[in-house]
Amino acid sequence: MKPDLFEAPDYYNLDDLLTEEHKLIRDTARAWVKRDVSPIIEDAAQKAEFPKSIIPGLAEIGAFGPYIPEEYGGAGLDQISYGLIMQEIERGDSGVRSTASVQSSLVMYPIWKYGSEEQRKKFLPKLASGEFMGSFGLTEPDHGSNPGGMVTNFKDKGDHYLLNGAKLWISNSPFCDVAVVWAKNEEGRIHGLIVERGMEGFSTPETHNKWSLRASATGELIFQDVKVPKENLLPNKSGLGAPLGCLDSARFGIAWGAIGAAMDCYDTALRYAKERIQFGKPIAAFQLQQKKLAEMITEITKAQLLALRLGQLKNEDRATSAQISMAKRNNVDMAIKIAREARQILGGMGITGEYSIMRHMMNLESVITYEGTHDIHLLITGLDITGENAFK
Ligand code: TGC
Ligand code: FAD
Repeated sequence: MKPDLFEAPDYYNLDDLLTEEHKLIRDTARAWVKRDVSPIIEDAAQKAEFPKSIIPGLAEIGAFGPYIPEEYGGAGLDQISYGLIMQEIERGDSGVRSTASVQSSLVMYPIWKYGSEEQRKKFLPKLASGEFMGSFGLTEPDHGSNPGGMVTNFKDKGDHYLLNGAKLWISNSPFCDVAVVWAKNEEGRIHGLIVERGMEGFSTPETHNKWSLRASATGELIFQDVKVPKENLLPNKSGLGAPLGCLDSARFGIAWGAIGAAMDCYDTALRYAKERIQFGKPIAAFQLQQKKLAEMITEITKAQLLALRLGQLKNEDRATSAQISMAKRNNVDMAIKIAREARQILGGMGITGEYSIMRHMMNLESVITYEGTHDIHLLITGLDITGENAFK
């Protein structure tokens, strides 16, 4: 892969709206990605391996639980800092951002928000340091967009719960130490359970042959009569709203992360267009290429503004789920379109691993599907503005 020469676009001087702390956090994450992710990520993606060597670095830049209070090992940062960290990581690779999103918003967040004090103290510091890695089991083979239909279930056996079922498409599952698993009790009410590696009947087979998110490990969570200690049930929230609340936090991070992938594609294409000579001129001098690049920077700037305003609302605890859906949907769609256009600017070189664009493009095919598909987020906006539910 070519050396990482990334320079971040900031067409509307949005840095002026960030604090010195935001910029320091962002620049630290950016430097880490350049130093520790860019040199290895193409190889990891080609080999379809999650590069475990970067786990300590992710913990050091505060990517595991950026907004989790420091007393539990988190970084105690605000939501804009969290967004900026996700942006920088996804600038490197969406799969690496996935690992950080799952750890922070889908594993640490529910333990922090819905867990007991004992659970917080037992799990959060180890998750923040990367000593423990987590996964989040909501999706099932027959229940993706409609998680409320899940069939994974647990029965009260007196001194423990007995868990049965299966989850599919689970990021980090093949190497996770703990999994936050959503399952129905005997009354059909959804609860979160912390399942730990080593519990008998719990297995995590890997899903192979992905053309997307190749540097992220994806797999199943299978439960065959798993005895889960009663103290591993998350006591403070139940119902579908509990896992959906975690998704709000992860979707917010993705709205920022997608900007990172788009910025990398734009920056790469702009540099290439200025250097590549055809018909005696840099291709950047042709109107058709300028149209692509001008539209890209316009869309990136709009997405940056959307994410920043959402971050302000989230800091004030005023961001609605529907607002988060709009930003996730818009920004991922923006990024995937930019990746496709940027790849064309590179011509044949765009399909090689010499450049990051094709990897981003393929990664974004997962990002536009997970955490609620493009369609589902549109329907969430539709419901919000009309009051009419078009899901069912
Ligand atoms: P519905 O009846 O609308 O809602 C059930 C209850 O949940 C509440 N609620 C929410 N609460 C918090 N945050 C949200 N975003 C919420 N949305 C709804 C709602 O108020 C209600 O509460 P209550 O108290 O009245 O019971 O539920 P529904 O069954 O009609 O479904 C709605 C729908 C389709 C929007 C929802 O199911 C959905 O979002 N589906 C998409 C599924 C999804 O996003 N799955 C993601 C799996 S995790 C993942 O992809 C990780 S990838 C990670 C990575 O690698 O980065
Ligand atoms: P389906 O729900 O079957 O949807 C198929 C198509 O139908 C989509 O186009 C969808 O938009 C459309 N559709 C569905 N319902 C409607 C409707 N009501 N109206 C109109 N159109 C509709 N899940 C986890 O729990 N944890 C994870 O860590 C995780 N990581 C993932 C990692 C990867 C790489 C991938 C690909 C997925 C991951 N997922 C994870 C699962 C992800 O959240 C689901 O794939 C996603 O929610 C969609 O579910 P599905 O794939 O079953 O598609």
